Parts: sequence; C-alpha cells; structure tokens
Amino acid sequence: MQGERVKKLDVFANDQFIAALKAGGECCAIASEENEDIIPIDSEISKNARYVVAMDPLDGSSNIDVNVSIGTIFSIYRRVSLNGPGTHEDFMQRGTEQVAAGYIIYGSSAMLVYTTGKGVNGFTLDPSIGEFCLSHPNMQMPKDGKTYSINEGNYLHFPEGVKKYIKYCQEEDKATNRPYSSRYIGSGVADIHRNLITGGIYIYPTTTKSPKGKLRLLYECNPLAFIIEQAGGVATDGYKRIMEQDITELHQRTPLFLGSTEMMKTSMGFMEKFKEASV
Ligand code: P6P
Repeated sequence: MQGERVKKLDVFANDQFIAALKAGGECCAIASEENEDIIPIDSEISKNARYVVAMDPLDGSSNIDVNVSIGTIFSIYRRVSLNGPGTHEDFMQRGTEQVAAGYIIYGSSAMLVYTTGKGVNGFTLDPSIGEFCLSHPNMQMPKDGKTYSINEGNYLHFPEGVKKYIKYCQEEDKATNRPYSSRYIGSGVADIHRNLITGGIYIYPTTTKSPKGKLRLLYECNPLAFIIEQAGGVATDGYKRIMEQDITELHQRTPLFLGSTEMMKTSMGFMEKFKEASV
C-alpha cells in the first residue's frame, strides 16, 4: 500500500509499543520477545525515566491468520540503574519486584486487564469513544474450577506428576465435578483470561522439546503470575512460586502452572508425589 513494506502483525505491534514507550518519557529501557537484546532509551524526554518495561507485544501470533484471540503481555519494574539509558541489570529482577503487570486481549472485544499490586481490574475498549472503560472491577479468580488447559499432544513427554494430574481431571467423580473440561486454544492470554473469569488451571510444563519449559519468565510468566496472584490464584513452576524465581537471562524459560487455588493445590500435590519419577 503506497509502497510501504507490509509488516507481520507481531513486528508491527512491537514497533508501535516501542514508539509509544519512547514518546511517554517514563521508560528508560524495553525488553521485548521480538528483540534479542534490551532497547535502551536515551532521549531528552526520558532522561528522568524511572521505569523499565518487559513485553510480549503479540503473544500467540501464530493464531492471527485463523482469527483466534491473541494478546499483549507487559511487566513494569522500577529501574535499579542510577541514571541514563536503562541496562540489562534493570531486567534481572525477581517477579516480586514488579510494580505493575497486565495484558491486553484482542478477542470478541479488546480488554486491558492489569494490576499495580492492589487487586486486578479489567477495562473494555469502547470503539465509539476510543477509550477503555472499567467493565470488570476487582477481578477475583474462583477458588476452584472445572477447566484444565494444556497441550495434551505433548502428553508422552510430560513429567509423571502432570500425567497423573491429567488423568485425575478426566476421572468420573460427581462429588468433585469431574471429569473437568479440557480447553486449550494455543493462545495463553485467551486461555488464562477465560480461566481467570470462570476458574481453571493452565499448565505449560517441561517437555522433551522444551526441557526448561516453553514460556518466558520475564515477559510472560512473571506478569501473568502477578495478575493471577492479585486475583486470588496461584502461579508456580510446578514446585515453587514463579515470582520468586531468580532470573539470569532476558529470554529465560520456565514451566508454568497457573490457576485457581484448589486446582493448583491438587496439581502441586501430584507434582510433589511423583517428583522422583520425573527425574
Ligand atoms: P504450544 C504462544 O506461542 C504461547 O506462548 C502461549 O500463548 C500458548 O499457550 C503456547 O505458547 C502454545 O504453545 O506448544 O501448545 O503450541
């Protein structure tokens, strides 16, 4: 169109978010799923910037062409470097140090869901006025649920505890509302948003293809964990709290278990019980 090079939507989204953060003056560096290294910001408007932003500009982008909901995930930290452009060290902070985190889901409606550590609020875009309006105040994740989200295609390569938990979800037991429903659409923001509202559990464990897990700690797992914990849910790597993990690499991967308290208690019980069997 007018000779402009057509960009893939995830590259376009990345460029747009970077431009907006640079123009805002509050951010001194960006880490993005789309960029190997950090993007230091060195400008007059950002010379007093106190924050860094980590983001996955368009998570689940493989679903764009089949019109499945996708999302943007972001995480905000106070800088630890003193001044000037942000540094790599500004991003090597535990998830517990986040000052804010959120996602935007592009689905049947566009929603911004975020926390600053005082609960979770959801805002829905009203296209007629071009504003996000508070539609889901004080979001609370149900303590239990009947939905489990996992790519069962990797079943043969899952840790034993995950296999046992999947079988638990599939057993007939009316007293505990089982069998649960399996809901997995390959777009984490969409699966997790649904589970946040209805209750459920999302698991991306280690597999042989992803021995450290597939999802990234900095700009997927930590922000999603912050949101889910603030909404009353639980987020671990199968054994310990996601937000207490040490981070040493920008694109560090981790297994992710994230969901309703009761479902997480049960699944962690299986992970602990069959820990040795997975070695
Ligand atoms: P798989 C998207 O690439 C993503 O990071 C998550 O949003 C999604 O849940 C998962 O990976 C899908 O991965 O291996 O099941 O296709």
